[in-house]
Parts: sequence; structure tokens; C-alpha cells
Amino acid sequence: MADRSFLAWPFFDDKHRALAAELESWTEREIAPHEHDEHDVDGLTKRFVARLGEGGWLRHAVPAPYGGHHDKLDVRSLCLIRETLARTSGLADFAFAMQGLGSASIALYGSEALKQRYLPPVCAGTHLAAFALSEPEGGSDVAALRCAARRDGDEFVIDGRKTWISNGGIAGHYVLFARTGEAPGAKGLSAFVVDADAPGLRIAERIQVIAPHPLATLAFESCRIPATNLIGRPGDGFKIAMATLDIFRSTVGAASLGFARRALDEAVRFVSRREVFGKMLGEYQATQMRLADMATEIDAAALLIYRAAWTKDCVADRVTREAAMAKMYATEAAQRVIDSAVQLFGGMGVVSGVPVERLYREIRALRIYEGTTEIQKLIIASQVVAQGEKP
Ligand code: COS
Repeated sequence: MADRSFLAWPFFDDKHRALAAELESWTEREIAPHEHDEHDVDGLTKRFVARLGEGGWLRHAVPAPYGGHHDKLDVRSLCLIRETLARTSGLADFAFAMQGLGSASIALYGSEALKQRYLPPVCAGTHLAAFALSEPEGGSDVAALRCAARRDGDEFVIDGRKTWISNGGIAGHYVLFARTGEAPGAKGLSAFVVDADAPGLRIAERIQVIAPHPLATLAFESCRIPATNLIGRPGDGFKIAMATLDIFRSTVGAASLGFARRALDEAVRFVSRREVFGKMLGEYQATQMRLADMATEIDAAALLIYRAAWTKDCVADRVTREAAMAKMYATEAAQRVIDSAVQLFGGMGVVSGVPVERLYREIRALRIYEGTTEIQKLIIASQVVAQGEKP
């Protein structure tokens, strides 16, 4: 049984504690039977989204007027949901997270008409969402992105490519960031909603990765969308992307925390059953020290994640520094925790399909997507320096 003592921390209300308990038993019933299923990830992702919609969990991914639970997204709930789902299934966590990441820019900055059109079906789980920011030339330097959108009467015409797009190929819409040229760099980008069936949008390539999930490169070739699909004002694209990532970066940390907790649980169970040189593996001090490091890193990650989430929910609109710290530390720590679990398992740890082997593959991408560890360090440093320069 995973450690749930953190739920007593003052970051949470009783409604968060109830949410965690309820989701835990729902996940056991609805998700756990598919835990080892890595075939037909498109079909399984769609089924998970539908099931999360039916179960009401996607009501945490959109705001209240459009079917959601909270007036604005509650980051602590998002983190608890991602952590709980990730303990059982990386793909179920992915399915949940993308509904939020692929719709939050609309919820935060979209027109009323865009919100009315896209958010209710995202919440119901009948329409899959995606977030298209990264490009083949790079994903870290957002201000340099090249995909271009030019106004033509009542439409925008989009040309360029996006890659590493989660849900690419199965999404109903893409939140797209493109250069509109109001100014050089960061101030010349805008955000749009592009329907999957927009003329001129094609899936250029499906990408296979070590922990399978739907992923694609998108090609926009004179792709036409209505001008009313602009999210926010022209030139605000960079800020919209960053504000969206400010919410979801903490939740990436939460998913990695779920992976790490599962790895620790698996390790504890294993060392109390595995006998070596006449004693249980868990009776050796070397093992105990390793378990102590794993548990401490997990608690440190949880503190950073729920500090960032609570700050966003209760204290400050901008949590760039807190979210970057949470994402960086939690994903890096989870990689170490999972690696330790694999080491304790020995040969059994690298057998295809055993939970720690799966976790070892699943954690790796989280240190890269939604801002690499190196980018998080740059963000943290710039915030620290800016703070230090204040009189
Ligand atoms: N919320 C709101 N506004 C923000 C913001 C945030 N979190 N972060 C930056 N901005 C604003 C800044 O305030 C600045 O506006 P002003 O000039 O009016 O002050 C503007 O946006 C530009 O910011 P900055 O100068 O910091 O831009 P940089 O180009 O230096 O930013 C980083 C560089 C690395 C921080 C950014 O490109 C980034 O986060 N990259 C990683 C993106 C990513 O996660 N990619 C993975 C793909 S998504 S799966």
C-alpha cells in the first residue's frame, strides 16, 4: 500500500483527501486490469479518456461553467489525479493530462464561443485534446519557433511542422502556437485551435517511443482555419504557452511522483520476500539505506510539487519558479528511485513487462517533455537573479 500520510499536509483540504481516496478505488476497478496493456495504444488511450469522462474525473481538467468542478483549474486536484493514475498506468495518466494540457489555453484565454465549443466535449471524454508547440528544429527555444500563420480575410493560413505532439493522429483538435509576426521573437507568436480535419493539416509521421503512447509529427500545408479560432490576442502566444505550462509543469512532477511511489512499493515488497545468502534482502543495511534514500527523495519531491500546486491555487497566479523546481526535482528524483528499484530487483528488474521495467521506460521522457531539466534550471536561475536584483 502506497504511503498516503502526505494527504494530512496542510496543503490539502478535505475535498482533496476525499478525491484521492475515491480515485484510488476507481483506478483499481477501471484502470488496473489494463495495467500491462501496451498494445493498441491509440485504442486504449481513447477508451481511457472515455472512461475518465464517464467517471467524472475530467471535470477537474476544465473550469466550472463548461462542466468542470472548480471555477479555475485546481492544481492540487490535477496533481493528485496524475499521481494516483500514474501509480497504476502511465497511459491512463497521459490520457488525463492531455485533456487538460490541450484545453487549458482555451479555458484561460479563449473567446466564449471557443470555450463553449471545445471544453464540454473535452470534459465528457468524447473529444481528445492536444498541445502543439514543439517543432522539428527544436522545442526548448519557444521564441524561435517557425511555423507561421498569416491572416487572409476571415481566415488564418498556417504553414510549417510540429513534432512530438502527444495525441497526434487521434486528437479532435490541436492548440497550436505559430508565428504571426507582430514583433520579433517571443512577442510575435499567437495561439490557435486547429480542428483535426482542417484542410491542409496532415499527420506526417507517427513516432514510436520507448514507453508507447500516441505521438506524431504534424504538417500544415496552406492549412486554413477561421480567424475566430485565434486564442487571446495576436502576439500573446508565448505568454499563453508559458501560462499553460505554469499549471501543467507541476503535474508532470506529480506523474513522476506516482511512478516513484510505485517503484518504492514494488521494491519494499520484493526485498521482504527475496532471500540472498541466507537472509532476506531487506535485512541488509545496504538495502535499508537505499530504501531510506528512495523514500526521502519521494517526500522531497512531493513537498515541492504540492508547494507549487498550493501556491498556484491559493497564493499567486504566477508560479514559474515553484513549478520549474517541482518538475525538475521530481522527475530527476523519480528516475533515481526507479533505477534503485530495478537494481534491487536484479535480473528480474529488466524482464519485459514487470512493473519496475515498465516504470524505467516510462519515467525517461518526463525529464524531457514540457521543458527539459536544463530548461527548468535556466528558468529557476532567471527567477532567482530577478529576485536578487529587486531593491
Ligand atoms: N507566464 C506568463 N508570462 C511569461 C511566463 C509565464 N510563465 N514566462 C515568461 N513570460 C513572459 C515574460 O514576462 C516576457 O514578457 P515581457 O517581455 O513582457 O516581460 C515574455 O514572456 C518573454 O519571456 P522570456 O524573456 O523569459 O523568454 P525566453 O525566450 O527567454 O524564455 C524559456 C525562454 C526557456 C523560459 C521558454 O522558451 C521555455 O519555457 N521553453 C521550454 C518550452 C517547453 O516546455 N518546451 C517543450 C514543449 S511543450 S511539451
